Amino acid sequence: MGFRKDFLWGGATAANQCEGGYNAGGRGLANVDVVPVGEDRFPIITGQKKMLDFEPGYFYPAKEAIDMYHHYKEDIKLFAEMGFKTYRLSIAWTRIFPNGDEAEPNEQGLAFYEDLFKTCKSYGIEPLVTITHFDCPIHLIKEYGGWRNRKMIDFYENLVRTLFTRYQGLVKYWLTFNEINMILHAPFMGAGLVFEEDEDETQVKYQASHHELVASALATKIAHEIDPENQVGCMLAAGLNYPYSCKPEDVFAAQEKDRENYFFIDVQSRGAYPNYALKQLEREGVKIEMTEEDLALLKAHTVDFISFSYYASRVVTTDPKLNEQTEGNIFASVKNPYLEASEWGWQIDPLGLRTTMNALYDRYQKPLFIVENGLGAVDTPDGEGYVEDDYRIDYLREHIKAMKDAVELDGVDLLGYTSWGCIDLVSAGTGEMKKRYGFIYVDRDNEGKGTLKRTKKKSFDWYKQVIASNGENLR
Ligand code: P53
Repeated sequence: MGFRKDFLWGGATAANQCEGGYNAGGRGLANVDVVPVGEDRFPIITGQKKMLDFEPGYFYPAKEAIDMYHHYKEDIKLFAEMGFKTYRLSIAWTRIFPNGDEAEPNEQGLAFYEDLFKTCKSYGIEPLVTITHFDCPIHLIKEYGGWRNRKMIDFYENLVRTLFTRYQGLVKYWLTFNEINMILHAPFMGAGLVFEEDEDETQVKYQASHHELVASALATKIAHEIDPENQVGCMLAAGLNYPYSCKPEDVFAAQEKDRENYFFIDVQSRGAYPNYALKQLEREGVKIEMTEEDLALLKAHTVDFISFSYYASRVVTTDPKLNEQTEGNIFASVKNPYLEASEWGWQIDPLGLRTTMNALYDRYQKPLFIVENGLGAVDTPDGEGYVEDDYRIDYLREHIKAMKDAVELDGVDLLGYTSWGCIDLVSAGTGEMKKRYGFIYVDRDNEGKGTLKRTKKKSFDWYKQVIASNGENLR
């Protein structure tokens, strides 16, 4: 009963949301650096502006973030104190290849992550590495158009070969692309896509998706060739779409909505484009350029495990009168009358995690790994800087309970759980600091003011005891 003995408990971050040091150690600029906090965060999606560099009048939170670039030893020590078995982090592509298309990597960048991994290992923490977490070098966007260009596969191949070779023996768990399905919702953050006027955006998005899928299969192949111990996973922004009612049209609409996301994982896990997607793309007039070699590569090099993020479930209706939307976020959805929502309008649904796990396990029959889950909330420290975040503990407890049911009662094979933003970091969706997820408070605000001091929250000790009891003690 319970979780496996070697269950990988831990926390997750992404380079651009925590490292800072945006121009340190020879690092180049990436798309994730030039998105400001505030309303203009994603102007490129709306097509109003093309901001591919820092512009006056904006605050760019990724420049310094929580400065983990200079604090990682202190931060990993705190993770170790909580008992982390794993730490999920991402590589900043532009630390390794500042422009993206160089032949030789930047040694300073490689050395930085080598020391970080060794620090993890010294505490018995297994690194879980996301190769790209929404980041794309600016140079590759300006010069090649980002992932719309097939050449990106070569640049990515160069990156992964470098990483797998250099970190052999230090890193075993790899994720090829964070939330690969996000390319459909946030194409600039997802794939460095900037659209031209009058362009068929769907065509471009799916061509770029194909390039990422081929690159992912190629990375899986190379990882296994370099070291058969390597375990490679895909990564889905999960969260099921519920039909608003039992009206058959609603049920079908929800199925179609889920398939938009499953599409990517179907290719990465089953090794071929699913029929429903081929038919739909055909109806939409989308023609993906692909070769026989691509198809053979996809078929032969599927992932070892399925990882995903889960924050909320969503609702689909075909009734135009019922379209009251949740608050602004990339996955805005119809309001579910049975659920409460977070301060940012994300609908809190622990049982939805169990349902999602079952849906994924039924579909793929491969081990799952929950690599993001958590509550973004405003924290108010007391005079000593201490945060009593019972709301966060409640959220995590209920989700861990549901995850436990999926394992114990449904028999889902689950490798581990890394909660999102184990230390407070910059929000990907909004660029805010005040949307906090951490067990560790970081003194920094939306304008970049603060001492960067780290303070344990109440949830720190709670999570420590969860890990120590392998998920038995959730009080
Ligand atoms: P934030 C929505 C919007 C942007 C990124 O999100 C997202 C999602 C939710 O699926 O995905 C992940 O910071 C992402 C992380 C991100 C986290 O959700 O907007 O992988 O980078 O921080 C939480 O609250």
